[in-house]
Formats: sequence, C-alpha cells, structure tokens
Amino acid sequence: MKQFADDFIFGGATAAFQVEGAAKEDGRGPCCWDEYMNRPGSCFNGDKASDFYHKYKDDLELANEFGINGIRISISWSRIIPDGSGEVNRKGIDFYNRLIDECIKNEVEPFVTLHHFDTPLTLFEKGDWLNRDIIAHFVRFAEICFVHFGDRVKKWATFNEPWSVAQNGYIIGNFPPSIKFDIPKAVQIMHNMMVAHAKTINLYKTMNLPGEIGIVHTLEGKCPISDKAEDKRAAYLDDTIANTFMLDACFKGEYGKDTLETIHEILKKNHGTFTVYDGDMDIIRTASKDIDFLGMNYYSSHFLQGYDGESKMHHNGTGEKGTSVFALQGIGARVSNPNVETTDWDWPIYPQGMYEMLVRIKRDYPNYKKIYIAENGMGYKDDFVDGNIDDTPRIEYIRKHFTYILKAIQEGVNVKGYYVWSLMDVLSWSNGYNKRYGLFYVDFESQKRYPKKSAYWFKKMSKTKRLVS
Ligand code: BGP
Repeated sequence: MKQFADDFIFGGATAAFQVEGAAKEDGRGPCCWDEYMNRPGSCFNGDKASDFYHKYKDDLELANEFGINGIRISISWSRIIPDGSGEVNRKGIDFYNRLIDECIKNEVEPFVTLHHFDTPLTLFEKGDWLNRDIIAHFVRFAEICFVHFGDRVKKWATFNEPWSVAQNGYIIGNFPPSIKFDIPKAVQIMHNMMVAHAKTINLYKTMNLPGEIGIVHTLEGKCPISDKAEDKRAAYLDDTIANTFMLDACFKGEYGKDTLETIHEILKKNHGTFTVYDGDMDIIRTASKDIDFLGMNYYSSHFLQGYDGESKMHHNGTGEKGTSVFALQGIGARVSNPNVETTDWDWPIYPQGMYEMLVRIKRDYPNYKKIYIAENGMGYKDDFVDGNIDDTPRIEYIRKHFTYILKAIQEGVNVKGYYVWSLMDVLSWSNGYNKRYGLFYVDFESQKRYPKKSAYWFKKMSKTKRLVS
C-alpha cells in the first residue's frame, strides 16, 4: 500500500523555545533553558533561535506553499505567565492569538503542546516537577490557554516527552538541572507529570471545547543485542521505565502490576523509591478513559546489553560518531549494533522499531483512539551549496519510516498524521545549531529560509497523498 487517507496530516513540528527567540521581548519571563544555556561555558542559547516570533507569517506561508497542512507549535508558559504562577502577560496572549489565526489563514492546522521542556525559571528553581505545587500552576496555565485559544485550537497535547524531562535532566544530565543518575527522582518526576497531565485532560473535558486532547511521548524501541537472558532483561527494564510506565498511566489508568514491580526493582538497585499520593490514581484513571490521542515521537531504538556495574554516561552532543556511552546501574547498557546504521550523533536508524511500537500500542492499549506521529526526522550536518541543500539521507530516513507507518496502518493501527521534526532548522537542546533537522534550511545569521531537497520531496507526498520514492 502506498496511499494515505485524504485527511492524513502531513505536518511539520516546532517547539516554542527552539524556534521563537525573542527571549526577552514583550514581557516573556525566563524559563529554565534561558538560564541553562547562558551559564558560563555554554556555546549557544535560544535568544534568537529561528526568530519565529517575528517570522511566523513567512514560515506559515512557506509551509502552505510546500503542502504542509499541520504544524506542531508549543506555547511558552513564561510568555503567558512570566513567573509561571502570577500575573498573565497580555502581550503573550496576543502573540499566540496572532500566531493561531495565521495558521488557520494558511490552512496549516495548529497542534498545540502546553509544555515542551520550557518550565518557567521561577517554578523550576522551586524544585521543578519534584515540587508538587507546580501541578496546580500548570493546570491554571492550561486553563488560561483553553479559554483564550480553545475555540480555534482543535488539537492539544499536555506534555511533550515527560521521559526526556526525567531522563535528560535527572539521569543523563544534559538538560537542566543537569543531575546525573538519580533514577528515583526521574521516576517521581514522571509520576508528578502524569498527575498534571491527567488533571489537565479532566479539566479540558469539563470545558466543552470543540477539540481533542492527548499527550506526546517519545517511544523508542528497546531491543536485546543478543538472545542472552541478561540482554533480554536489560531491554525489558529500559523499556519499562522509558515506555511502559507512562503508557500504562495514560491508557490503562494505572501502573500495571509487572510494571510497578519492575520499577521498584530498578529503584531498589538505585537506593530509592517514589511516592504516589492519595487521590493520584483516581485522577489518572479518569483521564485514561477520556484521552483522545497518543502523539508518538520516534527517532530511534536502542540495543541493550546486561550490565552490572555503576552508571556511566557520555552524551555525544557534537556529532562525533561513536563517542556515546550509556550504561545504567540496575537497568543495562546501550550498545551499538554492527548491523544497524547510526546518525553522526550515534542514534541508531531503525525504522522497523517504529512499526513495532505502533503495533504494540494497538495490542497492549486497545482503548487508544488514534495516533499522530508527532515527531520523526533526522539530525544531519546539511551542506549549503549556493542556496541548494541536498539532504538525500534525510529523505531516505523519512521515506523508510513512512513505509513502516503504511504497513502499520494496513494492519489496522489508526495513524492519522505525521509531523516531521522539524519544519525549519531549529535550536537543538543539547547539541546547538549544527544538528539540523528542518525541511527548510535556516541561515541563523540572516534568518533567511531555503527549501531543502527534502521539502520538495515532502511536498510531492502531501500533494499526492502517496509514498513517493
Ligand atoms: C525530541 C524533542 C524535540 C527535538 C528532537 C530532536 O526529543 O521533542 O524538541 O529536539 O527530540 O532532538 P535533538 O535536538 O536532541 O537532536
């Protein structure tokens, strides 16, 4: 099968901090990333990013010209409420009203995420998602967004990738607050975010707005590197903490028995635990009955080997192939698979992992309603030659993933759209401006946009609704 349904969305994804810039304009308050990227020794920041704050009209026209009929944007919490919990900034509301209207005018449907990593600095400094007070502040922020934009926004996501917030901030240490190997804190953060997510879903459902609401998870496959029992166990442990834990909460409304036992086994080996407070699971259960969609971000899968030692880690943020190290106490080690190609940032290119994950969602969470591929794409060091960018490897990467999406659809998985990461080149959180993903090349000095070869290819796909070679 090569044909997509007529209403299939061919979208492009962005996130406020990675594209907007204008970090100090019109009353925006700082978020945790402003501070993190401006610390001594940091080589890049988000002060200008892709200047979407000023260039959104051009970007949306360009999107429309290239057949892109959906855009993932996120709302910067600290642009709406500068300190996260106090006064509302009218200019922030005005900006998103203009942006959403412009999306609609260009027939590029907005898919809006409420939290894409950019926690307001004031709340972050009070304990980030470990301080449960943040839950009520987040729900208030969400309500303000629903009231102001809910008449026109028909797709809402509560969070983007809670696992990345937990893993990168508290285990790998390449996101603020740069804590390493604190797996118990990471699990507590995920649980607290699940409560905030569920409260937000439950609130939205009382407001009778004309849209749908879900969440975006990063769902990477976890494959044992061999048939050895310890490698299989390592894959299972990594999968449980990274995938099953929150999928269970979102779609079963509880942490399954095996899931919980496995999490406690991991936590025990890491000398900690996590707390579920009174009432949390009722809130989570209610939301799981009403959630409208799963947004799935998929870039890669990991190959796991059993590992008994202490945690060790090196994040490849420069694109120097083969420099990553990732081994976690009580879980396992991610190792390279000689049969699987990787990107320069050591991300295995494994499109069948996306298919396996899609089929698994249908099998294990049969009450899911629909799936959007909310991010997929390839970080690549694009060559800019006289305004032309030949990014054939990116086309190949995306095409292979589309092949597997079609296979999953054919087998009955309800996938309704695809948002390529990213619409235009953006700031990469822990890799800076050299790791490019966009369909449109951004010259970050002049802020000019140039369509890459992949943009022309994507246009053909969206116009014909067919997989083109
Ligand atoms: C996802 C994030 C995106 C984006 C993407 C690429 O986890 O949701 O915001 O950054 O990954 O990751 P990176 O920029 O680290 O290559």
